[in-house]
Amino acid sequence: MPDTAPRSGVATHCPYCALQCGTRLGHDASGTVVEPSDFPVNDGHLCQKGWTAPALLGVPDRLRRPLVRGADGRHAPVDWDTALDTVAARLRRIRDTHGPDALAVFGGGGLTNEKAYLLGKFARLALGTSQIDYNGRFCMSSAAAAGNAAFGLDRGLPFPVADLGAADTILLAGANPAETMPPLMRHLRKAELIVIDPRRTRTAERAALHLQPVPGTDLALALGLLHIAVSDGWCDKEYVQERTTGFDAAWRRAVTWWPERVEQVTGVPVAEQRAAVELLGEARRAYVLTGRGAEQHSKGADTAAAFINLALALGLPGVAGSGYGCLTGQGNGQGGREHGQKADQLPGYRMITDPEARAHVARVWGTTPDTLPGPGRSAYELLDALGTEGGPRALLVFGSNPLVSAPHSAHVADRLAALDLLVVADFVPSETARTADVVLPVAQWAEEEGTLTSLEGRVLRRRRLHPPPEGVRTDLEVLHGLAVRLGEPAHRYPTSPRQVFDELRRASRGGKADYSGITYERLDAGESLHWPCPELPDGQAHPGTPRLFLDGFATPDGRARFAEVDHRDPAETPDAGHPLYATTGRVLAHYQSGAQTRRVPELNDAVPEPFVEIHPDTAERAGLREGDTARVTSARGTTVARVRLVGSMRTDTVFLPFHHPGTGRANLITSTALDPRSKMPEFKVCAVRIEPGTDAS
Ligand SMILES: Nc1nc2c(c(=O)[nH]1)N[C@H]1C(S)=C(S)[C@@H](COP(=O)(O)OP(=O)(O)OC[C@H]3O[C@@H](n4cnc5c(=O)[nH]c(N)nc54)[C@H](O)[C@@H]3O)O[C@H]1N2
Ligand SMILES: Nc1nc2c(c(=O)[nH]1)N[C@H]1C(S)=C(S)[C@@H](COP(=O)(O)OP(=O)(O)OC[C@H]3O[C@@H](n4cnc5c(=O)[nH]c(N)nc54)[C@H](O)[C@@H]3O)O[C@H]1N2
Ligand code: SF4
Ligand SMILES: [Mo]
Repeated sequence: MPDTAPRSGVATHCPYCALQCGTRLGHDASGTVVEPSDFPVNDGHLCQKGWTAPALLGVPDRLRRPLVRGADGRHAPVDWDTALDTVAARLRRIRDTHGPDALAVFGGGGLTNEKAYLLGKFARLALGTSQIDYNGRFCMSSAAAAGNAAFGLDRGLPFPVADLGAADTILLAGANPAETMPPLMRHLRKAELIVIDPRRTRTAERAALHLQPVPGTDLALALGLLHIAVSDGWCDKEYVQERTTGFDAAWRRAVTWWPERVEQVTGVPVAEQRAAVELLGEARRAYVLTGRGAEQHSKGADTAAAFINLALALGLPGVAGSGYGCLTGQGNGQGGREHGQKADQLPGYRMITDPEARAHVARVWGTTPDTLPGPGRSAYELLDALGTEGGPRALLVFGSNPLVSAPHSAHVADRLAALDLLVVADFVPSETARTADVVLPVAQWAEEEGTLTSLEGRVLRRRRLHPPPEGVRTDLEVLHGLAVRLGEPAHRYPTSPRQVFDELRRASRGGKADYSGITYERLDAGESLHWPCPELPDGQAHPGTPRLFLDGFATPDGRARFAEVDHRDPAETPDAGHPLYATTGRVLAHYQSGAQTRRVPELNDAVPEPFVEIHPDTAERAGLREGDTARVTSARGTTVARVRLVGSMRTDTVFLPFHHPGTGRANLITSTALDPRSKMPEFKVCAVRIEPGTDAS
């Protein structure tokens, strides 16, 4: 605890990741101060990002005035009316000439539920476009596709985080929570950890067993683990019989993945495969959890499905004290995928193609179902189509920095540059904001109210400590201002978060993610509410659903479904010109595109520049030493990074974090191959060569 602990202040949550650690935020003589609360996921702890979050509120280059790019190509400050009038007039002009689908929206999993909901409504009604998607497509979409197919419902963790504390064994496939969610590690202390990661991460160092596969081979590994589980007698036959369907078809695939074949493809020794299954099989309580390492592949949905198959064979999901889960990433990564900013969804986790869903939402919105557009392009497909024949000509970005975080970022830069109009709402001049025609300065976490839904499906209140700086508006006010200028009735776009939430409750009523029984009053009274939480007709309060599936899965027959999946290679494998695998991911000090954390001095000092982790032997062959600058080149381009020699790396693999801009962007090299089911890009594997040099071109 700091000795500057705030005596007054507000109970709220960290601005960053999906763990949504509880904090108290206040003012003292030194400025804004934060301390962890005893919220169950973090129980008095925060990571370095959480502790330094107050610095975000005072970053020197905070956006305070709307900016419009003039004829001279420079941003000039303007008043709000001028900015919003300009945007609305240009949107109208583009729509009149090219039709409503020439207008597009790109949202974010960091937006509150209220913002995500209003953004989806704004796109469909005020713009009339089908072209809306969000950065969660790059994050949660593979696990979501697999979870929906297997369980009939996608809630990252269908159980509270704290349940993990009683587990005997936990398998982490492609997750590094010691850096990406440090306080989560406290819940993993009792369990024997099995970590699947091509790198020996801080999480892997704490594991009982570390399986270190070739990047992009998790699907083969998961099939192999299922093979061993069944052939060595660890399969829970009674559970499979009573609670699942589809085992035979799944097994027909797994049966050919005998351990020696799996070793050949993945590099994971047979003995380690067996040891992993034994640790899981012998446990009384066990969990299988996936992270982006397993999911961000052109076969990410099938890979997540293969880990679900393993969990089902062991009889884990829907049983108290055990289960399968996906570690959702962004602050509102869960709620952000439920309320309509995804191309194929309407609020309440409804499908936009479902006539009943359309009728319900149209009623709440005061319109007719035929006015609602159909599904649009997925995130990368949307970015790829910008400024092309038949593609969108205007883009509004709320809560993402795709110039740094989207795959093949040089191409994304070209597409953004081809637009007639790029508008970015942000509180800092992110790399994407710097290229925009209009920049709208908005409020941030501690300056506004709202709700977020954490990785355990718990709906949380974000509370305001102080008002935003003068000249800054909230995202809800921006959407309102634009909507009325586009001819929408003002009442359709409330600016009060509570009012928006009340409408969201009605829109979600009866949907899979039913929030209708959740109110600000209940949350403010301290109730812990996990969705679904329907409003009950008799006026009684529904207690929420911390644990899903205990009485059956959300499928029509109540049974979980095994998936018939098989292994395939990544879209790109090494060849003579590009002999190494490159994979990408995160470090503790930075968050995502780094737009926020690169502005916090303590965090930026910890990792001030891009780097590439490489095995000493591989580096030597390439003529590289510790601290050298290296060019890392794929078929799409070159990125420049500082060499870090890491003896535990695989000799065939290099690793780059994606938090830095400019010539050090990891996404200059990443692949645009998409998963056919989820449309997730293959961020986690491409083929590269590495050589000395400082030139990125
Ligand atoms: N510090 C920090 N924390 C964060 C974030 C952040 O940017 N910084 N972002 C938040 C968000 S949005 C997300 S989505 C989560 C992500 O959280 P994680 O999923 O834990 O993060 P990553 O580092 O992307 O990927 C995890 C691991 O996958 C490994 N990996 C790479 N390729 C493969 C592969 O082919 N197979 C397997 N099995 N593993 C592979 C990487 O080596 C890496 O250690 O973190 C959240 N928390
Ligand atoms: N190579 C590689 N690339 C990746 C990944 C990877 O593992 N490897 N991971 C992918 C994943 S999982 C994710 S989630 C994405 C994330 O990547 P991005 O979508 O770029 O996420 P952020 O960097 O968090 O960008 C959020 C931006 O919105 C602003 N912002 C934050 N809150 C708000 C708000 O409430 N309103 C508005 N208007 N703006 C706000 C922030 O200041 C910041 O500029 O990156 C993906 N890209
Ligand atoms: S783990 Fe996530 S929510 Fe918790 S303090 Fe760190 S960044 Fe914030
Ligand atoms: Mo993410």
